Amino acid sequence: MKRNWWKESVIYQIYPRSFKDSNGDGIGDLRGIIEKTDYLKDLGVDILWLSPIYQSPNDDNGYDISDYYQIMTEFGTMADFDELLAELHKREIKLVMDLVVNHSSDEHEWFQKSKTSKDNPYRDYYIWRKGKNGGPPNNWKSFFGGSVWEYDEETEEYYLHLFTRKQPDLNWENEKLRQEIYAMMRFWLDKGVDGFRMDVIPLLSKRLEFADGDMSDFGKAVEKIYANGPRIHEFLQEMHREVLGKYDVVSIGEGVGVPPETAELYVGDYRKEINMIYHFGHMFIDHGEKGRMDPKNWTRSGFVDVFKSWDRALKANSWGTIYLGNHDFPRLVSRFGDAENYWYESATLLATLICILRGTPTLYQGDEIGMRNVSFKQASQFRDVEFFNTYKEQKAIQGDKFDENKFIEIACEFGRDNARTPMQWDSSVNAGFSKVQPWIDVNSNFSEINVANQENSPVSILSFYKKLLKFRKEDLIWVYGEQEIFELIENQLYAVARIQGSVVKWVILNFSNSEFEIDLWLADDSEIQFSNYQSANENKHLGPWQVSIFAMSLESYISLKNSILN
Ligand code: ISL
Ligand code: CA
Repeated sequence: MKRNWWKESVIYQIYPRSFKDSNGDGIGDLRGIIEKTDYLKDLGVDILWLSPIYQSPNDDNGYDISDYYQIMTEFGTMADFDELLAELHKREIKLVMDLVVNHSSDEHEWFQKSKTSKDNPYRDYYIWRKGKNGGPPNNWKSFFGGSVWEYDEETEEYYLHLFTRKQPDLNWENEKLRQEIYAMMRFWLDKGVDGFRMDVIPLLSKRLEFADGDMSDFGKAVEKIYANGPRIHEFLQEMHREVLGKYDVVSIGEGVGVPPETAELYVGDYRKEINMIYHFGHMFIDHGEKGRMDPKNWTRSGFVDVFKSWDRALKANSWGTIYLGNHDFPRLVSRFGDAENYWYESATLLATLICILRGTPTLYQGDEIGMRNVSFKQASQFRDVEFFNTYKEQKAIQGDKFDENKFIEIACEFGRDNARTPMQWDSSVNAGFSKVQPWIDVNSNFSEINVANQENSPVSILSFYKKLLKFRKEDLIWVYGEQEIFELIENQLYAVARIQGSVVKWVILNFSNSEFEIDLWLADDSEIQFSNYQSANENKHLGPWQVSIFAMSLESYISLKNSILN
């Protein structure tokens, strides 16, 4: 396997609006991040991914960009940006920008011009169609509820928006538009930025017939109708030729709608498209046919199977990512762990899982202190456009039967705002995030869960993350080692082997509240190396949510494997 810095790195995602407010307006900003660069260094991360910081009216918190060349006023200035980049580089941390080019804001100059008339030169920067039978061109539904088509009275046509109506989709068929995007990418790369995380990149190429589609299962519709369009690989290869291939940078696609079977088309290194994608199998595992507000049951086996199938899919020539949360999903410990009963143990087990599986790990801000989901009581506490659109839609559909409290309860478990409450720095007012009331309420648990509390404690989630990242860095086996995953006890106990030459690392993970004797799954020469329990020297036993890592010889591993498989 070819060595690359981006395979050996750990990524940390910052949602700038919620990280640190430096100037007392309740909104996180770039100078706030600058204040915390030592914190990031100390944590041990190598790459910082910033959610969008470009000029934006914030209909979708920066994922609706009105000027790709300006910093969002609330976040600071270009001088602040340059300083942040320099401070990060001084500390050998790389910076990855969010690249949102499936759509722009409707307030972008291009769209403002595009909508003035059918023959404006910018008309073709977006996707305009005539209506059908007095309604929109087809039955496609937006990610955030309602039709993807918005009618424009002026020119009597509809424009396409897969997300909100303030996020019109750009027309990638238009060569001029593509060149504008490439020039913009070069602008940031020439400043010294180290790569891009590419928002909904599989959606760029549209199925231009705009035929009606089966909308009954949204996840399927995304894969078959919105993503993986006919020209997507041509566009990405062009982008690589024109931009990415000329720099030593990393490209990480948000791989929404990409199944493991065809992932290699995006990330195979011989394809010259992008380096890796964030895949979604596990992130949609609890979403029903109507999406996140339509929850469904999931099993631990199903969860582990996602990682197995992706590992199988990404063979010798491809590379993957490992993450369990971001700004669009609930807090990982609340979702995949047991935050009520085994908060510390399950948060640290999940952290370990992220760092020992094959693929570049991405951590999300606040998970390193075990931040948990919110318990908002009122609709007015939410901020996410997806929450409000779905709220309105459900209210309209259900009428008198709409149960607002139930809806809020579901949103506190599944909604995007869970990940967007302010970072909890200390137990002072507003969790030390801001001197004033923040743009979104601080999680009410901030006086217990915060950085200051954990920083100086040897047994804290934060101290564990630091130890874990060091441990990972000590051995390239975690990067380049072969990988095999075993289910030892259905839905509860799993093992991951990483193999390099004659060395094997054997990770046993207990995803349950039960205790297990594990002699059966150890060899005589198994030596404990790492655990999230203090007393792990008593190593033939796993407590609830315990993970232990052993080293053993290849020989021992082979016979152990045979006994497990028989
Ligand atoms: O969270 C989702 C909807 O329930 C996901 O499907 C999400 O919309 C999808 O992963 C795309 O996300 C990205 O693009 C969106 C933006 O709102 C998200 O924050 C971003 O991560 C549109 O730009
Ligand atoms: Ca601010």
